[in-house]
Amino acid sequence: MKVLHTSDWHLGQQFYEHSRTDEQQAFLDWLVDTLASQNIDLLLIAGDIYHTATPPASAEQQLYTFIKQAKHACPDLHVVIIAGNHDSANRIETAKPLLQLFDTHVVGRFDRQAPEQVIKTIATKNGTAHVVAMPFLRVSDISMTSDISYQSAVAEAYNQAIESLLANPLTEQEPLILMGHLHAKGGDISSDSERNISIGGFESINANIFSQHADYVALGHLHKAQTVAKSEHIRYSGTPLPMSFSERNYQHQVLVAEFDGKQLSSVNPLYVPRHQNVVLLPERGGADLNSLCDMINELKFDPNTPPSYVRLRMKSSETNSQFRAIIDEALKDKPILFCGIERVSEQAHQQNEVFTDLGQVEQLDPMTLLALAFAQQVDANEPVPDALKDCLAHVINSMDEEPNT
Ligand SMILES: [Mn+2]
Repeated sequence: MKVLHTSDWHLGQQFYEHSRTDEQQAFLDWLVDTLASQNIDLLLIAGDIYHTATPPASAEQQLYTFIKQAKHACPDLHVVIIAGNHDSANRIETAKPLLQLFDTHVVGRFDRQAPEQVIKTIATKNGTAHVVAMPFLRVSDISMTSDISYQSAVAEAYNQAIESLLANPLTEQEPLILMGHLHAKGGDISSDSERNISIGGFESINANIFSQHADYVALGHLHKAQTVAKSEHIRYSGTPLPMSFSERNYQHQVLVAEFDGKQLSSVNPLYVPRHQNVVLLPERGGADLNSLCDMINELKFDPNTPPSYVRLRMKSSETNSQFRAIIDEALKDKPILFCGIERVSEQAHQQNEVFTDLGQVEQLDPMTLLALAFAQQVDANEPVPDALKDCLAHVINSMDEEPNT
């Protein structure tokens, strides 16, 4: 059985106010071709289909058209979609009755009174898979109280769902696949050297909540593909499109997981072709106005490719107050989607690339992060003021006073 795992499409998202509809469509067209050429049996979309809870009608139409085309190209394909934190749990379920006709299952919400609702038993032509299609868990969906942490309540939700599934023992031939839209991390949660970083207001979740019974865990939420807790079978596929300039040199991908009966035999990335170039000028540090204009004029454009996203980094020492008009003149009549100008201080530029992935951030202590942020955004020549340090220390101490489970 072949499973394709993807997530974080963010349909309807604009990139610096530029519509991405064509770019998103190019990805969806590529995906339809890929599903067919790879003989995929099951497509898993692990949340953040849309960028907002109220996506534009064109984005919803894009999803439904994709499903129609995918089923046309691969009549035996099955699809499971879960809601992410960007999606509306209710809205994403509205088309559920119709999507079922296309072997497409959508799960927007987890109901702890009915945990079996997230279980999808998918009979493909190459075997049956049991999918725990757990959507993003909001505090209101789970049994979180002042005594029970978000982490424990999420673990309880997965337990409930897996127990209801295992009430009928699975055969040796049928893989158990978990889905989730959350920030998972490896290692032991009690390790005090690693602060529990909260992203989007929700603490990260230890990978040990995923049952030992899981043959594959298909995750969404983090934008770069990665394994979790050094486990080959617990994966983020990452987003298929660049979501920021920091992802410009990263190869976006989807994952193909192959099963031999219940056994996961391989997981391989398939790289998504870059439809539109993402260009940062200069690549490192900042440049003065004249150099920026030269760099813009030296850009080469292929007349057959769509316009490039271009963001400029200008030295903060540049004093020409007419810079905007001069840059606009340099950009004129070029196939460029302009994404703004960043002012870069000379001292800070060596540190621009510090955070290439989340793991590195987690290893830094908050005071070091404050010093880096201060140097980059406020003043690279002055130390962080004591008042600011005290303020952060106060916040950190008050966090430590809260009961920690
Ligand atoms: Mn997300």
